[in-house]
Amino acid sequence: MITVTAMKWAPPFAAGQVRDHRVRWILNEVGWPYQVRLVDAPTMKSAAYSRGLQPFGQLPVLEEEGRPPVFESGAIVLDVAMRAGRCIAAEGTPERAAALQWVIAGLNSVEPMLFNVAEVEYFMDDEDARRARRPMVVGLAMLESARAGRDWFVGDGFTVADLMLASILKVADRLALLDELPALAAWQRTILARPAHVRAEQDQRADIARHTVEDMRYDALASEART
Ligand SMILES: N[C@@H](CCC(=O)N[C@@H](CS)C(=O)NCC(=O)O)C(=O)O
Repeated sequence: MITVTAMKWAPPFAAGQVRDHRVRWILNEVGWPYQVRLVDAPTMKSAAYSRGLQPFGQLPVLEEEGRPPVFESGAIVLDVAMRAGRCIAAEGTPERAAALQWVIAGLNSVEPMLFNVAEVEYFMDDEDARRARRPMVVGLAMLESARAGRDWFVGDGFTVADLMLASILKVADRLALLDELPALAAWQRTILARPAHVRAEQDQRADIARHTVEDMRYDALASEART
């Protein structure tokens, strides 16, 4: 049985966006059953967790009997898709290379910049810093032109490229950065309406809703830091 590590609780702005939703999503797409292991902060930050599961004390992690655990949401999505032979073209094809390219571009070039913008928007009052978000909006416009009006980023069907980019752009949507890019926003809505994603997000939200901030036991982390 596959086990996906997910957070017991997250603040409302993060519900539906915690990265385990990507793992739940690809598993739903390929139809592999899984169970979820909900963890709190002290568990995630424990030496046992970082030694055995995720060296940075984060999630998601995919555990499966008979295999070493896999961390990094992108690695897990790709590993599942390749092993299942679903949502990605065959090895050695140009479409496989293009899908890898878009997944890595999303994780390496788009997501970090979006998080920088989010930091500015949520935590900085400085007007100059806020204006610095402008190049990012242009970056997203390039993403839109790369899709060139097609339904999918790669080939003629849904792939991990669409999954990863639509997932990453959830932050852009939240920051209203897609308001000026209605075609990209409409594409994202279509991708996120896939039943496999809807179920993944609903399940994550339900797990979070069953818990409160107290369940994360951040206080235990704080007292450990003091000792
Ligand atoms: N690059 C990693 C990022 C993992 C990550 O930042 N996970 C967040 C949840 S979305 C986390 O574990 N945050 C808790 C923490 O850092 O303490 C991935 O894609 O899996």
